[in-house]
Amino acid sequence: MFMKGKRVVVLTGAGVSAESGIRTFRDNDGLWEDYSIEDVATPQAWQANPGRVWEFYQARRRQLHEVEPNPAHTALAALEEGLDDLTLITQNVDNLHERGGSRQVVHMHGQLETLRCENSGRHEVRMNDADLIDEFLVCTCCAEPQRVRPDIVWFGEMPMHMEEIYTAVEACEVFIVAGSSGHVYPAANLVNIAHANGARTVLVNAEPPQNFESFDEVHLGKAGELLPVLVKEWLSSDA
Ligand code: BV8
Repeated sequence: MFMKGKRVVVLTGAGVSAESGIRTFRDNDGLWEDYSIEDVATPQAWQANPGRVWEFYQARRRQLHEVEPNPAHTALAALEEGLDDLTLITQNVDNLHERGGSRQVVHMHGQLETLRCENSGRHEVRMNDADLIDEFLVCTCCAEPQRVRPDIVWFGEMPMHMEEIYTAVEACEVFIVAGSSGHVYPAANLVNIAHANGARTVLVNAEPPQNFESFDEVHLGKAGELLPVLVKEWLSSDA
């Protein structure tokens, strides 16, 4: 299907980073196999056992220095390059879309490379070796340095940039989901909003996700293999 000249929104999930070696959440070797969400990805967990939460995220932050973008990331960067109106929204907290060449990325669940001051709420990139230790770190913004937390949207917290996201999703003509199980809300509902507003909905995923019936077009397989081929087709005028 030809996409030039159309308003396109892409939503990605952990599946687009899987081929870079970053564990997804719900596949059989997924992150939530070893940790329960309640123990490491909720504000309550941070209150109850900040050390365990901090070490969980520091390990994933350190991993950012060991992984590279894969063809799924570079294909989506090529799609952004080839289209006049593309909004890339990601549930992922890694920086592989940016490192794969995407220039505008909306991180609705936060980012691993930034840390957030618990006092001022300000966040900044903190990825030097001294920032990747298992001891707690403090902010650089307060007179009395305060503890920083992962700049991540935990379960029960409001996802980020939702106004911008709803505006883009309601106005788009094509809505593409790549690498997501459709488990987590409100992200999993975005396809229904797009569909209700007349967009064509496209899925690129290794297996049928929870919200499978919401898609007009389904491509099952690896994002790193399917997206380079699909993006060529979506950008070629004779498609
Ligand atoms: C909120 C940061 C309210 C953490 C994450 C109904 C409505 C609203 C909320 C809820 C609701 N029902 C339940 C809720 C609560 C909750 C929720 O959705 N729970 C789920 C478990 C049922 N939602 C929330 O709490 C959200 N907040 O609702 O706030 C509110 C309102 C007002 C005011 C205050 C609060 C916040 C959710 C955000 C949580 N944080 N991430 C971290 O990363 O450490 S979510 C986490 O899951 C990641 O961001 C991840 O990206 C995301 C979604 O998972 P996926 O990306 O889909 O990954 P998954 O492993 O599940 O699937 C991978 C897929 O890829 C699979 O399908 C697989 O087949 C495929 N795949 C694998 N390899 C490949 C592949 N595909 C292609 N190629 C491959 N190679």
